Amino acid sequence: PKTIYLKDYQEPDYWIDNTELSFDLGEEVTVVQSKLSLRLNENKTHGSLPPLVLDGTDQVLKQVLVDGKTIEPSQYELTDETLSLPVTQKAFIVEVTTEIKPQENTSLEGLYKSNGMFCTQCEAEGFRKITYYLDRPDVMAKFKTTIIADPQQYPVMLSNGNDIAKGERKDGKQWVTWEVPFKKPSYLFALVAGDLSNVTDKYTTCSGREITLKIFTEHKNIDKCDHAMTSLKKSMKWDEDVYGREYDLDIFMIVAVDHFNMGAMENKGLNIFNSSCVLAKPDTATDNAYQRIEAIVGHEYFHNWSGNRVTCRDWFQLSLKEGFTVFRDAEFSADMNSRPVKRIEDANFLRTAQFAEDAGPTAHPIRPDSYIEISNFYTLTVYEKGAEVVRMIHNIVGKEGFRKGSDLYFERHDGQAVTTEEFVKAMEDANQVDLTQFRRWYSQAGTPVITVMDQYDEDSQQYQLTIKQHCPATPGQTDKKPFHIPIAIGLLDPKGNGIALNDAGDTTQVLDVTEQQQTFIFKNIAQQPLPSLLRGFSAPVKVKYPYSRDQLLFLASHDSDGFNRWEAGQQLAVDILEELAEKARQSQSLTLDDRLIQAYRAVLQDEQLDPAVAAKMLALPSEGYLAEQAETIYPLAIHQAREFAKQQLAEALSEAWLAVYQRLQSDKAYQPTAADIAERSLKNTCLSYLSQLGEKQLALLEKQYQTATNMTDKYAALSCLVNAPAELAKPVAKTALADFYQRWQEDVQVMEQWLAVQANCSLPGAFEHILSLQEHEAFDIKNPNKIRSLIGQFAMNNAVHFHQETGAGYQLLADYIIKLNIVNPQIASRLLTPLTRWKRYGEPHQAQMKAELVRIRKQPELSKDVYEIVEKSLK
Ligand code: DPP
Ligand code: ZN
Repeated sequence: PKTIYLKDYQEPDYWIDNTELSFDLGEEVTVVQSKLSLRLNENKTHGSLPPLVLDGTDQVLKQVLVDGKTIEPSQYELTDETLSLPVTQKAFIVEVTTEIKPQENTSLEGLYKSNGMFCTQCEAEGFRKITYYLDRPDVMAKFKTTIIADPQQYPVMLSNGNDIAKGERKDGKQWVTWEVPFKKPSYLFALVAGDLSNVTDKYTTCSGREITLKIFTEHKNIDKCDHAMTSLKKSMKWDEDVYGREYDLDIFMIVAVDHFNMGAMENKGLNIFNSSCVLAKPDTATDNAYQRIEAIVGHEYFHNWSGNRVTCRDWFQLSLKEGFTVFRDAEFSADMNSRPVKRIEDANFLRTAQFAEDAGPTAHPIRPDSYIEISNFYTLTVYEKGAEVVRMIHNIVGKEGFRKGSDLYFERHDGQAVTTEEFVKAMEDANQVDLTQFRRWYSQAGTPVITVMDQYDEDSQQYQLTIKQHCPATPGQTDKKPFHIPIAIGLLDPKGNGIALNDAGDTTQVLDVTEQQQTFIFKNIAQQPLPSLLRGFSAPVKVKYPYSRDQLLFLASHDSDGFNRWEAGQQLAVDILEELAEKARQSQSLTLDDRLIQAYRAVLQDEQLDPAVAAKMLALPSEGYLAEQAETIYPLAIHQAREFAKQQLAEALSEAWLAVYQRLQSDKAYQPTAADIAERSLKNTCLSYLSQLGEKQLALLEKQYQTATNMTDKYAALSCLVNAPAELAKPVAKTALADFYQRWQEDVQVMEQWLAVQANCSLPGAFEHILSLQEHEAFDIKNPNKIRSLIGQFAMNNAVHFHQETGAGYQLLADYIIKLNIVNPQIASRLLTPLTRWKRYGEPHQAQMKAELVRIRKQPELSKDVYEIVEKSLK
């Protein structure tokens, strides 16, 4: 397979001004006709007219016309990936007829069928599976699409834009034509045809235009669209208020699809969503799902400006739209819900998963230099770290400066396909700041490590912070230049009060760290202070400072920065758990440091604390996060240590858990408001500790499972039951699982949850049960959500079974990767992630994980997707 380099980017030889498509949808074969108006790209110098090289795969070419004349096979050149045509004029019309078989397309890229409905996924390079085209984001055309189908089976036929005409053919088939008044790249194309219901609403924009909003779904799910509709209207309003961005078409549609590789897709005017990211009602969806839906509806809607109106020049620029849009959706969620909690969740996720990616064999900058398969670059680095880089710019230029910068960016580049450079330049120009050094965040991979040393001099009343930065080598990048890192800090006096750091009395200050080593001096500091570092997680870096456990405990109860208060508690827990894990590895006896119990007790007794924050503070760092911290990972020791700590905390604070749990009982009707979600989350955190207390609290779990009136509480109880260590809990858990299945087997979203809760069970014996679920009718290898729920959850979140010493966990995962390599390469490649980390594990894990990668590499006909990741991992 060929590697594609950013440095080789060239503009296309031809532009497409207009694209007319027609789809005759059939059960056996679908006929696609295209009519493209092409024009020579005069920006480039050409000798003679170059041939037109169109991208295309997986289709049967039936006919080609240029300016109305048939082109014979002897005149064109056809390969597996391209169709080259001779060109004799600077402007010309190409008409191509091809046949495809959507019903056989299991890759879920291009046009395919899901539960009898036709749908598409074109980003990044799926359009070339539909017809021959210049399938690259810098080629933007006006699209007009006609869909022809049997009206009995496909009464609803949708594409991008506005429907402008419809009619019936002599053979009884119906047709409808859709048109987009804006130029757009092929990756934003969408088509849907099926027997669907819809929920309709209206939104009046800031300039008074009335927009029709529609959410389409299978008839049985029509009562699950309200939350997405509410979220959509909130998103539209928020983008007007915060960014001054108004919606531009007369209609905005969302379609829910069960088989989908990603979460959702921002196709112009016709978003297609994974049904798990749009459908919800109180008795089937958890608070997590409600919040995820709000965030993703926002994300895709925000793409209409940051992605569609201004798009990417090439796929190396993916973070231009994704990093920015994740930043936008994070701020939207923070405004709709609890801001500190959103920040805690995002930082936690980044530090657990993206830091691991940045430290592994597939590490890449947010703007990569090369790829083999672009689908492999829809990564946590491009998305999540990309969003952190945008956030740093936001923090450097301030809220108003950022708005000035984004206004300038949208104004300058509306209708264009641009690079990350244009984004940074707009921010610079609007604010007269110099981001030259800051740009290294776009080109250098790896997580910088900040080492902080301090010194206090009583005589001069001066306090010094010396900050060193170092970024470990990543593949292909051994020498890193220093980053521009904004580090927000505060200083606490011995009573725990924030010390004023300037005349205005601010207790937080941002230090602009730009050198390898830098010293900052603070004057008039009366007593030795304690630093609070990287407040609000102001940069995506690791910080090293030798805090004692007592100091962490102090910060956890006094820091005025909510994020850092949580962070101090986490660091205290990490320090304690690391020590326990080391002891566990050496089979020594374990005792829990009382300071962790004290910290938890303080949180449980603090009734003033936001329950959402409290729930976060009472959650132990995940096994994944602890693994990421470790020099060499011993997953079984980490698991044992964490289980031990959980157990000890449950026992030592049993009365407090019960008291808070009981205080939070309520019979309010379910509402997904921030306040209610916070209370349920704290209540169910208490329940999870109570579930550790042997048989004593079993009745409580059972009662919550049986009487819960919403899925959040029911699922929390089910999860606690499934993981409760007591022998007596096992039959109860079994009954609950059977009851749950009985009740919800027809509901796809709930069945995903049902698989996931079992895939996550860490109790002895669970692995055999997980193996048996592969044969269950609720599982389906062709549905990515089911793969993610069972196999993905198992490999990512069930360390004790995935890393079992027999190697059977790795084998199971590799078997799926091999099967999916044929069925759905994108999903196969995603599943590789846990195995790519093999070098960080101790033996026997390391050798066993590597052996599975080698086994995968030996398979005949590896997809580009799998090949690229396996090759990089074994280097
Ligand atoms: N659908 C994916 C997203 O919105 C890719 N654009 O991030
Ligand atoms: Zn996106």
